[in-house]
Amino acid sequence: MKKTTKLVLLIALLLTSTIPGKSQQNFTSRQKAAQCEKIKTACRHAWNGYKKYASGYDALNPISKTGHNWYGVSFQMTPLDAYDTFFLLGLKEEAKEAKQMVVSRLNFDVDQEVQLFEINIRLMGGLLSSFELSKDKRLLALARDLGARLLPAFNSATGMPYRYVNLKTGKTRDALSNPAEIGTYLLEFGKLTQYTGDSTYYRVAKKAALEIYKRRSDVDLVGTTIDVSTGEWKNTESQIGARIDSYYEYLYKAWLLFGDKDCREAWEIHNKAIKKYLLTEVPSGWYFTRVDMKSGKETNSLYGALDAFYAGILALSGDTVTARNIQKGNYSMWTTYNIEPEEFNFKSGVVLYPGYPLRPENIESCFYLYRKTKDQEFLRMGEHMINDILTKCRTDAGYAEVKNVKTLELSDSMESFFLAETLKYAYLLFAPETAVDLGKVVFNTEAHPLKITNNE
Ligand code: DMJ
Repeated sequence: MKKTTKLVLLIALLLTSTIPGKSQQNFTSRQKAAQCEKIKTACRHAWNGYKKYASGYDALNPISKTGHNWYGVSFQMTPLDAYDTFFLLGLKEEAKEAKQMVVSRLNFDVDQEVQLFEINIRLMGGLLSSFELSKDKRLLALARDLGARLLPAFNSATGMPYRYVNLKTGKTRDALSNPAEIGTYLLEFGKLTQYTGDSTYYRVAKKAALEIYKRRSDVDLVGTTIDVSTGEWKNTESQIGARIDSYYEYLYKAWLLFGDKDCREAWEIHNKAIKKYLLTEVPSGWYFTRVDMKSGKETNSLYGALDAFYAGILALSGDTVTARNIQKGNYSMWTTYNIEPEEFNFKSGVVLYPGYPLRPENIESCFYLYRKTKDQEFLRMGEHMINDILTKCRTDAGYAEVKNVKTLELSDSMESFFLAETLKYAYLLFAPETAVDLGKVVFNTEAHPLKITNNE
């Protein structure tokens, strides 16, 4: 090859590698609006399936076209979780229908044991945000009633709540709990204190969270299982995913929502330790590994769909550098099979739990990162993930969980957090910022927006 030809080729190569390709172009307002429309259509599809086949039940079975309840009675989980999504997306008819189902059917005066954590994040969070958005006092009345029925759960020797409580009798069960199920009440119970004037709610929620904090190790980490009647750790593995995740999330968000300095301090101390002992760099991105809470030594290089939320909370707290690198790992976890597994080993690549139950965390982190950096990369990631979900999980009646991300076999369930969180964050990623002002609301862990009314 002649020297000049070589030079021309080299220049052409350099130019093509620096000019952004079509996929690298910025999203126009029209493209963003089209993404929002796509999500609205998906919401309508999921809601129509629920109404047609599962109305009255907690959740839809989108393959068998039936419904199921969590307990002996229905707590209207799907309409209550979905209401504020419909409200924010401007789906007025759907919002009206969902609210009507809640106010006409929801009743907590039942002899039924419930799991405190799930009832709080989905129902209490849903009732409080629905009340704040709609101003319908019937929703606040339901929240107050539920709050009073949940309080007996905190009557343990340590003040950390039992996992289950009977809504009628107040009988509690199961002392073997974990930081997430102990420390995820600050936002909802703080709001209850604001609306009822009863300081008990925030007091018990804060005591429970700080009882965990008090029992952190010398290297400022917490474990996965603790006995609430003795305060003794039963599993000392420290990680940021299932059974711990929202404990950290609520420490930071209690600062955002209520200006609570004790919670901010606890968050900062934990976050520093998490970054020191758990953060691990591998070529596909940064991940949080699992370590022993006392020694900080690695126990298992497991990561999964739930862990992906931490990039979002870091972005929200202003650490976009770490958040960006973790999101690189999150996206790699997604794109390996073009739907993320529940758990895999980020060092060996081996998938340990291959299901995908329609979780939001990866898209949630894109949303916070995009809001904080305005980097189009996060829109592109979000678009890819949303397309995968809307095509691979779609059934005639709604959207179904994936049983195995390698085979794409589906399983017969559509969790209420799909409408509460996954589709909400997907929409907000592309919607104008005015749809939700992050200076004015804080999302609870089920993506229910709560208004900041008392910040410093
Ligand atoms: C939701 O119920 C909440 O986000 C919770 O904190 C974790 N699990 C699901 C979503 O994956």
